[in-house]
Amino acid sequence: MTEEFDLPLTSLASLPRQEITADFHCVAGWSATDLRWEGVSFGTFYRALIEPVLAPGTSITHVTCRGLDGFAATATIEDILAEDVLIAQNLDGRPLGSDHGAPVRLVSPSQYGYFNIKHLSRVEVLTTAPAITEGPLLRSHPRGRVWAEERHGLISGRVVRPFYRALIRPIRFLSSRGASDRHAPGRPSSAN
Ligand SMILES: Nc1nc2c(c(=O)[nH]1)N[C@H]1C(S)=C(S)[C@@H](COP(=O)(O)O)O[C@H]1N2
Ligand SMILES: [Mo]
Repeated sequence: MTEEFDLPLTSLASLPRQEITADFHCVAGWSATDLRWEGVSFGTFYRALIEPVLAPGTSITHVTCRGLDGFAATATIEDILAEDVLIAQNLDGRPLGSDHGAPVRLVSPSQYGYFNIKHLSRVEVLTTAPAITEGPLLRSHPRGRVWAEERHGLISGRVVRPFYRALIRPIRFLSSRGASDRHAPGRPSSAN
């Protein structure tokens, strides 16, 4: 029952712009503060370009966003239609660089980093929850809401926090990701 269609990047240009300033939290414990993102609200995009092509009566429960590198995350429809979810094109007044998700990325600051899909290339709408593919140890939380500290699919956030904390240094060492600029994982800020 899947039908695919292409949405050129330029289709975003006809939609109203939105700007948000928010902190960004990776589930593994680093945060970047006060990031100013500009782009199109995901809800606006969804209502303008996706909803109209759904068969009447289709009830969407989840949305999978996929990056050009294959990285993907599935959010509940409620979470992804939240006011603060953006298809971002600019960060702090400049077009996104390749480190941070050019040409467009999903930004959902109320959810941990793994929902914030960089190099967004595909949006899939689902009518049921997706099957769980991760084993119990690596299972990420299906909602990943920062305020509820939903870090892990099965284990409470408070319990996994020290393990993630211990990984920050090795991850920072192994990751060249933006280590030299102000949006870097290494930038000290509020631990969460
Ligand atoms: N396409 C893609 N998006 C991704 C990832 C990835 O590996 N590939 N990693 C996620 C994770 S775990 C985090 S914490 C953030 C990191 O964003 P940054 O590289 O802009 O700091 O991107 C998220 N989006
Ligand atoms: Mo992350």
